[in-house]
Amino acid sequence: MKNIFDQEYQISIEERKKANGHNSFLLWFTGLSGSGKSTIANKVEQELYNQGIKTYTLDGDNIRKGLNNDLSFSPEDRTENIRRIAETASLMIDAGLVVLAAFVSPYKKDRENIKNIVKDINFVEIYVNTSVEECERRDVKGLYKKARAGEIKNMTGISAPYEAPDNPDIEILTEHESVDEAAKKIVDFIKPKLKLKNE
Ligand code: ADX
Repeated sequence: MKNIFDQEYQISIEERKKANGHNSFLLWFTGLSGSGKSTIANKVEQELYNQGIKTYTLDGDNIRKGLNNDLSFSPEDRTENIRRIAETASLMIDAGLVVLAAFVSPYKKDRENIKNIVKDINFVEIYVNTSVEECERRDVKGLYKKARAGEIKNMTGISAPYEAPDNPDIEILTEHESVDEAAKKIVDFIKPKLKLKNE
C-alpha cells in the first residue's frame, strides 16, 4: 500500500512464542448456526488454559456486537466479516496466542482467504458437522423457527447456502461424538503443533 511502511519491532513473534513456551496459530471452527462450534471451542479453550497455554476466543458474541456491528448476513457482508476476523486473528497470532474462532463462515472462498491472511501453516480448519435437521431440532436461539416464518432472511441452511469443507483438518460429527470427545480429538491433533521447533 502507498505511503505505508513496515515498522521493525524489537520484540519479535519468535521471542513472544519463546516467552509463552508454545507456538501460536488459529483454530477455525466452521458449521451451521447451532451446530455446537462455540460449545466445543469453549471446552478446547478450557483444556488449553489448564495446560498453561495462552489463548483467546473470537465468536459472534464479541465480534458481531462490536468490531463488526455494521455488517449484515448478506454474502458480501459475511465475506467482510470473515476478512476482519482473520486480520484480527493474524494480529493475535503475532501476539503469541492460540486463537480459537467460531463462525458459520459458509463460503469456501472466504475460508480460503483466511489461509492467505494468517498463512496456511497457522490455520487449522475444524468442521463442526451437524445436520440442518438436528440444528433446527435443537434451535437453541429460536432462529430456525423465525427463518421458517420468513422473519429472518438469508438464514444459513434454510434460505442461504452452507458450503461444507471438502478436506477439513478435523471433522466433528456432533450427532455421534460428545463435546468431551470432540475436545480431546482437537487437543490431541494440535499437540505437536504447539511445540516450539528446537524443543
Ligand atoms: S458468518 O456467516 O458471517 O460467519 P457469524 O458466525 O458471524 O456468521 O454469525 C452467525 C450467528 O448469527 C448465528 O449463530 C446466529 O446466532 C446469528 N444469525 C442471525 N441471522 C443469521 C442468518 N441469517 N444466518 C446465519 N446466522 C444468523
